[in-house]
Amino acid sequence: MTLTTDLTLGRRAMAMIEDLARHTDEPGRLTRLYLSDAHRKAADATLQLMLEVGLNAHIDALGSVIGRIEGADPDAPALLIGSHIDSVVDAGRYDGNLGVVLGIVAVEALTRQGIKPACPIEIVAFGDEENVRFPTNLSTSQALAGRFNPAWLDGRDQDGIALRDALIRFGGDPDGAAALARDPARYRGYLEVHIEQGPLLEAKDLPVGIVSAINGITRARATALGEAGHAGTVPMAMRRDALAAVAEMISIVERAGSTRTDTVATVGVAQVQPGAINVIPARVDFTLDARSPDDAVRLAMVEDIVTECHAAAQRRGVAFTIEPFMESPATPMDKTLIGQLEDAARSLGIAPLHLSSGAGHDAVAMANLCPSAMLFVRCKGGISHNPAESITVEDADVAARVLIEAVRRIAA
Ligand code: HGY
Ligand code: MN
Ligand code: MN
Repeated sequence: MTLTTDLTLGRRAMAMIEDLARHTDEPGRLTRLYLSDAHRKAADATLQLMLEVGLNAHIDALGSVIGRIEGADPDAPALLIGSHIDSVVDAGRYDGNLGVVLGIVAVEALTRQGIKPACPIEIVAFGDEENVRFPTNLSTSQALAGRFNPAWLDGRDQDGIALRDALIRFGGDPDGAAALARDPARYRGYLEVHIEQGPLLEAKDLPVGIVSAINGITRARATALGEAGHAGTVPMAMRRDALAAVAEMISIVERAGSTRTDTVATVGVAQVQPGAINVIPARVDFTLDARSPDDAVRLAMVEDIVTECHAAAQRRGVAFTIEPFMESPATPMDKTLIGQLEDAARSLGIAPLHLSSGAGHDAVAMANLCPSAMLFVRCKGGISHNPAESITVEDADVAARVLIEAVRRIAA
């Protein structure tokens, strides 16, 4: 079901999405990692968009772009609206970016209608939601929630560059992170509009849905250390083949993630050394991403994976280490904000469907600062983290109008 209007808001949002999609670190595909040149260009472009619609905007010490418009009551606690502009590798253009541009479109629409929101509104474009480049956990949004971990500054990317140095090169300030913490009393809530990245809304023929809770995530880096050898001469029984060991470990991960319908576990990265066709692999560095809506289930699943991987390594005479670097708790969304999103959807004739989020979001961090809620937007085939990610201009328009209706209710 899509509600047709003149689609002005949807078209404006899609145009901004196209504008931002130009900024990539890899010509021919969209890759925009935290603090990269493309992130800097996208942050500058987002700053311009915010300034154009009359937001008082700046880029903060960690690279987040923040725009503020005062409300009728400047002392009233502000409403935050935002998402992220960093991406995964070979990404789609809507993940994160859509929530930022819809916040900007909503403020522009209110301003054009001469409507001064009852409370101040801040639009935020976070820069480190994907946590693909550095071993961090929602660092730029956690900073606003007063939970920035200084150890993140010493995390290194795969080229060995420390976050601290990348931040200075970006034009940020590693020493300015702590000062970004917001006073919870100054914020009434955080709203994030995001593509669903799943198939439910399409299956239900709904343009938008309301997030009930966000699944918890454990992420870890692991290493299997065997022994390089001649692929032609070392008998199979005498090998300490790191890649053969990791192949068994990947099956362990897949089996553990499959034990329940609501858990997932993924090995997304595996780097083999020395990586020659006739050399028995000596070392494999790989990653684990394990998720569940229930924290106890997630932690038990990770424990099983670790135990079984150690046993497999032992059998094969391979050394094995695994280090979790992210523990993100399952996060329920705020009931009051959910109700206001429901009322906003209903006011536009949309039946409000609740759905949980398998993907992580900055809303997990922002829930540490203030009540937080999310509106999901239907995406084609539920495809995401893939250049085929897409939404329709009609759904973008509906999402903008639901957001505006929700802002009017929450700001009042
Ligand atoms: O991985 C996630 O869930 C999100 O896309 N960062
Ligand atoms: Mn993502
Ligand atoms: Mn995202």
